Amino acid sequence: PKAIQLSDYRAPNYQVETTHLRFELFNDYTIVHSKLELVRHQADATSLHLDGQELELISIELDGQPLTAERYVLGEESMEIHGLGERHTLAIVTRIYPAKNTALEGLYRSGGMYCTQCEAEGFRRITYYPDRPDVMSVFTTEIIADAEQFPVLLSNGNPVSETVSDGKRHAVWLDPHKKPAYLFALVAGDLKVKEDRFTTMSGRDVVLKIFVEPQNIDKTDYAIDALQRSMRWDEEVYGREYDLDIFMIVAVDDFNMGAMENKGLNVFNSSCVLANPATATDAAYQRIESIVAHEYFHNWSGNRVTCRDWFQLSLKEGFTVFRDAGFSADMNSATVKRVEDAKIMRTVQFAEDGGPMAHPVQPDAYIEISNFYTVTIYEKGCEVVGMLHKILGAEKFRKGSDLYFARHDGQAVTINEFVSAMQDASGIDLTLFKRWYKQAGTPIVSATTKYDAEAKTLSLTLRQHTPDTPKQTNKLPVWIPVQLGLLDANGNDMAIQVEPAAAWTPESQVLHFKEAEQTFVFSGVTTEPVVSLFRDFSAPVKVQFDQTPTDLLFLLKHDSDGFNRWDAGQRLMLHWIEQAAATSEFSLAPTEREALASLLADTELDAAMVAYLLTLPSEAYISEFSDVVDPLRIHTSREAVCQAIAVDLSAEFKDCYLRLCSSDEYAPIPAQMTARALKNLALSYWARVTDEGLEQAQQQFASADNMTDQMAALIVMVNSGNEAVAAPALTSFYQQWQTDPLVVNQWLSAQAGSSAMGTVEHVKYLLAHPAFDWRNPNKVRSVISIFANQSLVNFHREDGAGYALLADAVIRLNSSNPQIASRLLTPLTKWQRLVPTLSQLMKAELQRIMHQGNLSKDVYEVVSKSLG
Ligand code: HT7
Ligand code: ZN
Repeated sequence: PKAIQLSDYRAPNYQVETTHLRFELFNDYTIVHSKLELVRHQADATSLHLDGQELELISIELDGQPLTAERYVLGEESMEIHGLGERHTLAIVTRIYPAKNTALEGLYRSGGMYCTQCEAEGFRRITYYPDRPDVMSVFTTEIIADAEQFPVLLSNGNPVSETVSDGKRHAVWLDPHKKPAYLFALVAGDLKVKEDRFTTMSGRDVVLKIFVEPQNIDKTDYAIDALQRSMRWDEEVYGREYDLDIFMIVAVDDFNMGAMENKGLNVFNSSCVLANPATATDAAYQRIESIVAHEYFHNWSGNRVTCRDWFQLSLKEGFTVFRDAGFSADMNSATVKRVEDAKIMRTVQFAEDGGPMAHPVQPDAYIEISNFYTVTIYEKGCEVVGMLHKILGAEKFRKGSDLYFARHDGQAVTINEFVSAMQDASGIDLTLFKRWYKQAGTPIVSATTKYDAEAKTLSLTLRQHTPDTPKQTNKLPVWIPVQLGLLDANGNDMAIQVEPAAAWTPESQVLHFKEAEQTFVFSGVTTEPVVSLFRDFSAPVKVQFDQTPTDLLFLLKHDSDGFNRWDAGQRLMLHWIEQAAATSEFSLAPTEREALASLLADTELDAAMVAYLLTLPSEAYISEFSDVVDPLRIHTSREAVCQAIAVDLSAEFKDCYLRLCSSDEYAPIPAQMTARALKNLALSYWARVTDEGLEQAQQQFASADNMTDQMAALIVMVNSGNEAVAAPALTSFYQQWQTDPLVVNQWLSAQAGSSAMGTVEHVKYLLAHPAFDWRNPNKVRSVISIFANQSLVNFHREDGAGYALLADAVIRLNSSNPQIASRLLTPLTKWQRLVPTLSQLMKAELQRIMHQGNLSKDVYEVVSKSLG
């Protein structure tokens, strides 16, 4: 397969002014009639390129006449029409087979319903079309289907009409806003609807509807509430108002990703929208809140202003993730949200940046665009927008956002246009900043300080370097906003005066670090301070700054920046884990024990924050610090520290647990969710080292009235490694929930992700279980991805059986669902950094995949890049 290059971008020859679609849904197939009004867009252009995949062409007419064979050329995935003039009407009829569509791109069947997924290039599986985001059209959609089987027929925009005759239902929808084909959607099914309303800031009434399969109608309240809050927030914080009479969400069981922002008709993976207290955990509620917001926010950042081409994907995704992060921070705790986002960056994104699939936020080449829906495009893209926010400040950033939407409404644009709007609105030259979009890799910043007691100055020298990544060497320095503070002996922030003064923004306490090496001199520093660097995770960089355990403990206790309190704790814990690895034993020093105990007793702090402060760095994060990764050693040393903390503080964990047990009725509200997070963390430590704690877990499991507590207790029992406790709980849980697929998925994950239970043999047992289904991406993720990403000691088993299991799954899914196959592969791409024996075994599995015939583009791209 050939790579597509950004440098080859050419504007389209023709625009499609209007697109008229008529779908006739039959049991075995669907007939799609399309009528396009074409207008020449490039002077002198006479040919039109259409994309098409897995289509049966039935007829083609130009301006009402059948198009003769010499006027068009059909390729394997395309159609070229020649001899065209200024304006034409093109009518094409195709036949497609949604029931056979296992790739879940284009129009497919999920259970008894029809739905679509057109981003990025799924529309070409529906009809021949210029399937590229810079072709924007006004769509009218007619759907004709059996009236009884399909009482609900939906598409984008506003409803125009619905009639029934001769047993057929006929619905017409019109979307007045121009959009690219990737935002097209159609849904047909026997669905129930939850309805509500929203009045926009200008007083327009919008109908809100969530469509679900009948058994799920009691799981829609929270999504509606999250949607209303998102709509209000986008008006208040970004000045963005909704623009149709109706906004719809549909829940679908078989879906490759989380959700899709189709204009006026968002389609959601049911796991990202359905919740009630008995079946959904607090984590699920929070995921729903953030994904509902994310998809809704796309209405402006993505739909009204879209991407010119797929190299600009982060234009909509990075900005929209930044917007949903702001929403979640405002709805819950900003510090907790920052910690969660930094954890993902530092484990998953830094690993991507350091591996064979590393790419810039604006990539310059790809083989399969589906492989580029990555943490780099989404989360690093969000961090880059976040740095712009830090550099401009909230007010100028908002002006930049307003200018961007005003300038480009109805257009398909590039990342450059976004940065230009920010630059023009703020008057700040952002030329240097743009390097963040073009350079792959995580910059490494090293910091050294020198205190001069006589001159009362502190010099801070920063050096930056971005390592080479595939096909990118000799990287240039980037503009790094370093938010910082200096703590005096009492732990208070000192006032800051720094030279060069121009490098400092006092309002945001940000130092602008732009060269390979720079020294900044702080004056009036009367006593040697403890330095708090990169507060609020102000830049997505790796920091090398040697601070003693004493300083880290001091920051953990006193830093006014919540994020850096947590970070100091993580760095301290990393010291402990290193110590445990070096000496095979570990115990807490009295001051350390004291610090943890006082955190546990601190009722002023956000309880979720305390839970994070007391959670050890993950095995994935620890491995980021080793040049050669030995998963077993990492697991054993982390476990030793975890055990020591549990033993030393078991009484405190018990007290904390009992203090937080509450008889209030469950509600997914921040005050309760944070308390449950800490309570269940305390239970996990307590149950690890005492029979009393484990019995408490059994009791919580049996009496819980909500899934958060039931699942937390189940996981404690599973992780105890005590078969006599875990097995009966797993059986009774399955009996209780076997008819609810989303809960069963949690049951599968609890086992597959456990170091104690997620052995290769047990995962094979789960794959053969009646609850498992290879065609359903949620099931595949719940077992295989969770196993390979969480049960690391078992995945990295010394005989390579974990790798073989994953490779077998990839081979199996390669032809039925290439997107899922390719996403599963990620853990196998990390072979180069493993200890030699494991490295060879993993590489051999990649080679085995490579030698299969008929690899999809998706799998081929990842495997070939991984093998180098
Ligand atoms: N913009 C959406 C991306 C998406 C997607 C991409 C490829 C294959 C399937 C997909 N489903 C959804 C989701 C989002 O970022 O909001
Ligand atoms: Zn998105």
